[in-house]
Amino acid sequence: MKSDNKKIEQTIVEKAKELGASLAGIALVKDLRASPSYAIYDKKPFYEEYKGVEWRPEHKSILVWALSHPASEPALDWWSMKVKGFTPGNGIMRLQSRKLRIWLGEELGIKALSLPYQIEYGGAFLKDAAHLAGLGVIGKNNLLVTPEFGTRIRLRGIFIEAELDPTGPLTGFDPCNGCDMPCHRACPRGAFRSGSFERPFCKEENDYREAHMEMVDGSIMGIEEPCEVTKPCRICEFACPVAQGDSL
Ligand code: B12
Repeated sequence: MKSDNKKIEQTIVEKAKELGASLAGIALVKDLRASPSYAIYDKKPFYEEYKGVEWRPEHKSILVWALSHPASEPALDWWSMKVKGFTPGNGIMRLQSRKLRIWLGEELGIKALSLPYQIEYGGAFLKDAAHLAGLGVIGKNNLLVTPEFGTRIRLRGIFIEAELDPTGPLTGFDPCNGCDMPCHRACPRGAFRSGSFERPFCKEENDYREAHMEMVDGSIMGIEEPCEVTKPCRICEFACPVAQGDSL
């Protein structure tokens, strides 16, 4: 199905925001297939389980949305095996995803697939999708930088069985141009030593943190009992000067 007007895209984006998305937009899956990550990932997959990206041909568009993860709410990003969706933030986004998928089917008659987080289980490259959908741009920190929240967002996506009009990319937003890149200097492992992001150094820091869990009160994570959490590194994110202020 090809949409004739903008209304359906607007309706979908507005629904995502009504359900709590901080930002939302739409991209075409064929553009995502042409994105840098898609080409690179086959050669350098992050997880061994990866057997190649297999997205079904009927999935024409992706709805991608962001949930703001301000520094003032660090627990949104903490990992625990005891928490549904592993982090409280992801737990919220999983629910949003489910509600959106059901709404798309029931209200608009459009079939959709809630995407898992990991690429090897059928997930999509969410930063690239968000760039194409106009939520922000890929910064020198290798993260999506948005005008409204800087880098301090998490992403989620749904594949849609309809060819919709993309809502991006953004024009006139070029935050890294002229920035002296505090993100590069801030990395405790020097993951940007070559001038661009090098995954193994970043992974070293995150592996270290995974091996040094901390016990926290369950109420912080939305569960009853105390639990051990991993606090992933956010240093390059917080070093980014974009939109520091209100959203923190
Ligand atoms: C595996 C993974 C990791 C691994 C490996 C990271 C890696 N980049 O290789 C590890 C554990 C190290 C990691 C670290 C982090 N991650 Co991570 N990670 C993922 C995951 C699951 C897949 C990413 C991936 O493998 N991509 C494929 C590789 C090939 O691409 P890439 O290196 O990420 O970068 C590509 C793009 O930037 C793109 N690109 C570059 N320029 C351009 C230009 C255009 C126009 C386009 C379209 C694309 C594009 O090409 C690059 C390849 O060269 C995603 C979730 C998802 N499903 O997307 C989250 C995700 C990317 N991570 C996220 C975050 C927040 C982090 C951390 C801050 C840790 C944390 N607190 O969670 C760090 C930041 C590291 C950094 N500066 O990049 C967020 C990003 C949010 C944002 N604002 O962008 C995501 C989307 C998860 C989420 N919950 O929302 N991560």
